Amino acid sequence: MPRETMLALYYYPGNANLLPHMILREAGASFELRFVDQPNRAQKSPEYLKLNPNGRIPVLVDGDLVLFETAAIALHLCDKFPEAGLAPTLGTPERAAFYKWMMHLTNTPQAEYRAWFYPHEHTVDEGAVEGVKQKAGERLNAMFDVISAQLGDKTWLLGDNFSAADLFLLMLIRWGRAMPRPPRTIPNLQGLAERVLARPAVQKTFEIEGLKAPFI
Ligand SMILES: N[C@@H](CCC(=O)N[C@@H](CS)C(=O)NCC(=O)O)C(=O)O
Repeated sequence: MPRETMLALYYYPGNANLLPHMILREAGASFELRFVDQPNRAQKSPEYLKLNPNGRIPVLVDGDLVLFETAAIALHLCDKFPEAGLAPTLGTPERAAFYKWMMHLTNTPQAEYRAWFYPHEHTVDEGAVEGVKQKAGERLNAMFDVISAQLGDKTWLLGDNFSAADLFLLMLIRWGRAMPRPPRTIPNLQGLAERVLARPAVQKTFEIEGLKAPFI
């Protein structure tokens, strides 16, 4: 696909678009942001459902390509802007570790957050909603404990080299900031989040999305 195709990211401040948005800014890409009025359910409108039939945010438009799923968008952008160095060289053990983290973060904590933020989707019993949320929080805690232990005292998830997986982890740490045991309070995670937050591209992303402190 030619590099000069028009890129547009459908977003709502702080939603899962945060990851591809940070990647686009890390890469110095030209792109357009298209606001989706999430509180008013614009993601369920007929126009948006043509882009993502699941009615979820984000979507990336890259020329004729219309892509949903945050992790897929992130991986595509890493491939499209290799000079940004957000993914290790193909075929290396580091690349395999990168895939591990991208897959783990999307199908484990990110998926679990769905139950935390949308507990009513997980039960038909209104009285069970709080319990669903509490259990989701407990599972998220356990997941972040594992991530914390795996990260240890390394600078980044992959060791010495920063990658899109660190941006992904920052987004997930941030999402838990109002939990009874926020991820930032779990060893190693605050340090990682602060290192990612110190990056100018990340600061710009937060500023443009209008996200206010505390960020995590
Ligand atoms: N697996 C999807 C999940 C996306 C998702 O759940 N997005 C949330 C915002 S973070 C959303 O669209 N929520 C509104 C809704 O479900 O109506 C992805 O990674 O793109």
